[in-house]
Amino acid sequence: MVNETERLLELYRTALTIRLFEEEVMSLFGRGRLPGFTHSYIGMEAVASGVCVGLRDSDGVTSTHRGHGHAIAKGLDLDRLMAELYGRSTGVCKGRGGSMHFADVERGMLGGNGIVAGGLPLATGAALARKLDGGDSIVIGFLGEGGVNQGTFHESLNLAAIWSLPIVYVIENNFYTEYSHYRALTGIDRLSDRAAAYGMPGVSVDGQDVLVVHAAANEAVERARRGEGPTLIEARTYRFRGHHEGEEQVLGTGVYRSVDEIQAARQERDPIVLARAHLAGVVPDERVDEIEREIAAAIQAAVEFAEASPLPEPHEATDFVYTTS
Ligand SMILES: Cc1ncc(C[n+]2csc(CCOP(=O)(O)OP(=O)(O)O)c2C)c(N)n1
Repeated sequence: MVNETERLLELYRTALTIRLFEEEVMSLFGRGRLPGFTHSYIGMEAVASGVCVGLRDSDGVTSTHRGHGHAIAKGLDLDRLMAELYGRSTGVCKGRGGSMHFADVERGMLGGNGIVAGGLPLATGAALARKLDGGDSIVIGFLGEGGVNQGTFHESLNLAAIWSLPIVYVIENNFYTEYSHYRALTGIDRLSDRAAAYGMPGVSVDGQDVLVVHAAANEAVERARRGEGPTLIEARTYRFRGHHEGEEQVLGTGVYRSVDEIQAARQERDPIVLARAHLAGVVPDERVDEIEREIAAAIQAAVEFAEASPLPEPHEATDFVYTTS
């Protein structure tokens, strides 16, 4: 059992690692050092941290197109995650997956997914497998608010409920599905209200406060471990950057959400600032500053590791992939 202070520190460390990792990745991407396409998790760190801290390697997580935070919170090695984003052969998927399709099954990271709500059937299947295997491992299925209108959401939640699967579905409601406010696409405000239609508990929580997220997730995870079935959590959060990296350059800022709204969220609802406030008076400031320096050093080391790693050889292009033409 970890005590409360240790848990709080772990939550803070995880959220800050995500923030600093993402800042570095977005900077590298903007300078053309990373290939492909990427979606920043900045602003949403309390959700992945609050949900995943305390999970076991045998617990599964399925992610989304915005999944670096889930990967870090699930304990993936930073060097190998960074190398994956660089497309290097030392990456968690040997450079084949990149920003949206990383996985590390040994750590229970069952994969990012470029298809909106595409991870949910995988999460549901993984939960069924865990139930059939016995034991008390569980699965988390992350999705964005846009995912609640996909057929896969309905089919997955219905099956999870009727089979009483050990799973927690976590909607990260950052309010904007690409460039549309979610209420332009969805008829209800509280997305956890959907849970009633499947016969499972649903709860909406402040997704910017890592302790609030952690408490809700813990309750749902423990329920799943006891064999009492699935829960739907809506974590109400906010993304501080564009839908995808480069959006501001292409579209400009303030086109589908106001600059004031973004600034207010950054100033008043920054999950890192809120998490640090929980540490005040509990952990000395110097220790918290030291943690930040340790994380920054680990991220620089990850960049160096990735840049020193080789790209896969061209003749290996079809190795380790399931289908080829
Ligand atoms: C099935 C499917 N339809 C459309 C897209 C294009 N697309 C990529 S991300 C995205 C928005 C996703 O919004 P949400 O699920 O709320 O996640 P967020 O980007 O807000 O984190 C869309 C429509 C896709 N990838 N998959």
